[in-house]
Amino acid sequence: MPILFLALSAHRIDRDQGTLFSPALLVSDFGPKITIKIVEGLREDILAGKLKSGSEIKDALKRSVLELLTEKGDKTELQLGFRKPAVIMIVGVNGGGKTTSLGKLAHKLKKEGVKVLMAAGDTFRAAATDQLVIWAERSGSEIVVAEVEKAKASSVLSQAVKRGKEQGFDVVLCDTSGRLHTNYSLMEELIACKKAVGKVVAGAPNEVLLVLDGTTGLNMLPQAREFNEVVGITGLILTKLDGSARGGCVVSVVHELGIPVKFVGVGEGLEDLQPFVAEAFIDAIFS
Ligand SMILES: Nc1nc2c(ncn2[C@@H]2O[C@H](COP(=O)(O)OP(=O)(O)O)[C@@H](O)[C@H]2O)c(=O)[nH]1
Ligand SMILES: [Mg+2]
Repeated sequence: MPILFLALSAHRIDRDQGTLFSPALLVSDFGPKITIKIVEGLREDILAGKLKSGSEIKDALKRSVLELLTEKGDKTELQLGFRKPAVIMIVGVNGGGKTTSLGKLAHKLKKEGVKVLMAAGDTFRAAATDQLVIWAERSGSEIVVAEVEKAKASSVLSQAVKRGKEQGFDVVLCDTSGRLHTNYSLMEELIACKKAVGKVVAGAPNEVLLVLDGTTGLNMLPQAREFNEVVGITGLILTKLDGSARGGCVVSVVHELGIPVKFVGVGEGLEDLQPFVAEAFIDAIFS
């Protein structure tokens, strides 16, 4: 389907030398701004006759998207530093997949021999803690939960990092609350969480991973901007790619904010978190 669209686009140029538009990229949720940028880049080659067939155009398109993704987003590995424990905060809006991704990440790290401690930092809803406790059991991880009702998230995280330090854990994975990102108090809470863990281990958190729901489309960009301004995002987890969503809009996020995608979520099971591989992601978009 996308190839057909692109062939049509190229044909339009031949005919009227007019604007080249690419519904294929728009269909994949890239959004108009990045689509224009990519297509403008290819326009000259198409007009000069260097790219003729649909498949040549498709390959060139894939190369430009790859360039956008790798230019600023090539640090796809977790950067955990040398101090123990390394602290990873998982942030994002409600329902995006924070808790699930945290559980899957714990499983993945444990398989690599990493000693993982979870921190139930979503103290807003009791059910959030219960959900993380189940993931702790599934992944065989230890977990720190709030001792009192409505405890401050920052104090739970601080407690967890202290325990992590005392008991020789390698990584503390911190869940956080995800009420609307436009909610001022959530952002305040995240700032407090970040400060709290930094007080226990200098340089923590090592990673602040923003979970983006692959089905959100263009809303990803304002979400990412806002979280990044407030807490400084170091990496992205793009979830729910097992459905029909292709998550193309994340290219705009990587390009505009210079933040790499580190993992993709492809389901609700333990094994359903994969390292981000730009080439595979692009192949899926243009398949
Ligand atoms: N299909 C699918 N569902 C996911 C994925 N990640 C999370 N979910 C589901 O999305 C819903 C919200 O996830 P949750 O981790 O509770 O989101 P949170 O509010 O950000 O912590 C749950 O039903 C998860 O099972 C994914 O990669 N694929
Ligand atoms: Mg949650």
